[in-house]
Amino acid sequence: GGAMAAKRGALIVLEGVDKAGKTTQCNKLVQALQQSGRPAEMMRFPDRTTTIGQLISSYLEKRTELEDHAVHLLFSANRWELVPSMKRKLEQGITLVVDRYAFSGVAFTSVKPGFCLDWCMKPDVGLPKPDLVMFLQLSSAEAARRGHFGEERYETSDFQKAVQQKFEQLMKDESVNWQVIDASQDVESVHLDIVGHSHGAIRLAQDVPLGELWK
Ligand code: FDM
Repeated sequence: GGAMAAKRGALIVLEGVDKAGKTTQCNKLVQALQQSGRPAEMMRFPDRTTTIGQLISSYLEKRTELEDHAVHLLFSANRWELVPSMKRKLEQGITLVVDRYAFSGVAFTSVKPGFCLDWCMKPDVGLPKPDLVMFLQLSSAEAARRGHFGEERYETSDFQKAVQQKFEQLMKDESVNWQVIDASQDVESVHLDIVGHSHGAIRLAQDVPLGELWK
């Protein structure tokens, strides 16, 4: 681009098992960035508002059955359909704070019988690469203390434990900028950790082009 090109925004992802406080923390981060004069927007995956997202939502609410491979590809397609708008926003200097991304996609499907990490990662290869992925770490005992799981598919303690192990495998990949956040702290302390990491990522993202995930 020309000398006047605006600095790009950062792509920041929050991941973690249920009850870790991802959605609360995404909202608080966006608010804090906006208040300090940095343009920021929140996104979440699955984005249930699109046509593909409605199929996924119906599956999660157990109103429809879908074959496991097919629904995995729908989750991935739901990310790809948002890529043009994500890139546009990042180029405009907007930082995107994303509640779940491809890592949830891989972690949740790969615990199902007959799936391996490698197959699960393939459809998401080449997605915009997050500048920072914060994993909100919470023990299953602490998650249980925070109340009952909901009624949606996957919302059981055994499934979540298996998902946690898959996240741990994914976090060994050093091509991704993972930061583990202790989500057992109070909301404000977690928030301060997240804001600290995010400012660093936003500063670094200004000077490097957006990467491609797992490529
Ligand atoms: N989930 C989420 C997947 O199985 N694959 C994916 O690619 C993504 C993004 O969908 F159980 C699962 C994870 C979770 C559910 O719940 C979405 P929330 O409450 O909308 O985050």
